[in-house]
Amino acid sequence: MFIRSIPELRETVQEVLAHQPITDIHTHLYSPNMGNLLLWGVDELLTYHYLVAEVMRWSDISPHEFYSWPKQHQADYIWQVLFLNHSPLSEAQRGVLTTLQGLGFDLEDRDLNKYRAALTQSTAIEHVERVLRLAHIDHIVMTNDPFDSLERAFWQAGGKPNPRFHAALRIDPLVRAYGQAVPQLRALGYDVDDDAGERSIEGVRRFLHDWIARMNPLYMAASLPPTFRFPDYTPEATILRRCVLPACREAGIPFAMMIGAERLVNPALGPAGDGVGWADLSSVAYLAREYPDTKFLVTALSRENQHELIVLARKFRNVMVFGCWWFLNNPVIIDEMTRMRVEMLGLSFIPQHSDARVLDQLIYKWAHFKAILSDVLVDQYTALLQAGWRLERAEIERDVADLLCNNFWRFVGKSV
Ligand code: HDL
Ligand code: ZN
Repeated sequence: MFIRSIPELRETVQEVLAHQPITDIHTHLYSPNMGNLLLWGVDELLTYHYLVAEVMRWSDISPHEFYSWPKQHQADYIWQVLFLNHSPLSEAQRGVLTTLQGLGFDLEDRDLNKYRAALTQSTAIEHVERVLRLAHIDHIVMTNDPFDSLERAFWQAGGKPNPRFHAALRIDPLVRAYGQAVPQLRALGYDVDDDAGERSIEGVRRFLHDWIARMNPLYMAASLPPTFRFPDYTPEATILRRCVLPACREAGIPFAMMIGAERLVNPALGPAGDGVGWADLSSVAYLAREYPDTKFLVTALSRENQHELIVLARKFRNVMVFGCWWFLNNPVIIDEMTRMRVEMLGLSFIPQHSDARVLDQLIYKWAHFKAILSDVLVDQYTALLQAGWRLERAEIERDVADLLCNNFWRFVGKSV
């Protein structure tokens, strides 16, 4: 069935996007059988650290005092200040409204207690099913941190996540601040030194082997600071070179590098206190060139890094660019990044992940993104029609399935 007109094209793209099952390749969500690790509901939605940072700008209370309040009080305060005292125009504020609307609530009455009460009627499993259905998501990749004691207990007890929730082994301390990882590694029974000497190499390799066996991760991941350099002679670079990369190769899984996160720029804000910095991506080029048999999922946090990262992906097919990460997950930047990526990479990239920390956020993060992706795809396909190219619905379905699902599963070498 060929597409003959622009209105027909727009309608087809919107329909295809609306029904394509999504694999969300990076989230901070957890399988419902992992207990309180999975956050959901109105109070978690409103106390998302993005909104904490935004409410602090209108407030004269200290973050310390705010964080001492019960969660519901924090949520009520954020609702009053960011939604009732001022119009909720920021992306994170608008996201709450999109989510509440998607859950079927009437926003006319602005009655937070009514929304809160309605959601407490559900179990976690029921809410997971509801949200995944509303957001058209069928696979979620978690962020699984063996350095987190709560999460560690689940895996050490032989826990297995729900089949729709997949593990990603997150190892920031090893490659960001090895010295801070040492006491934890020792406490877990791994014989390591304060430096990255032979004993440490052996110990960290065993640690990674054990956690890959326990979690069966789709990839290994770390966020890296703007100052990330490779090759280098730091303990962190040595651990990356002699432990992390060999472990990924042996397990046949990619290494995901999330580059440019400046941790605790404002420590008082806690989880809301991180910032962004421009990174020297020549380290990514070095890794892709010197490790051609290793696959790298790569995302950068600085807007200024985007164009050069796309050029890098053109040079190295073992680099898979993904997502509009964190401070980039705003329509004005998502539009720019996605258009650059399509114009320079065609359809050979992973355009988005949600980074959701609260289950309900999946509804807004994907709705907001797909509205932009729809505009980008309609513009690009329109140019094809104007060039006389014939276009079929099935081809658009294939392309959208690649972007929102298949590019990832092909890259990690698995099928679902
Ligand atoms: O390091 C990361 O994975 C980041 O996504 C941080 O978790 C950050 O706090 C975040 O949630 N960004 O959206
Ligand atoms: Zn994240």
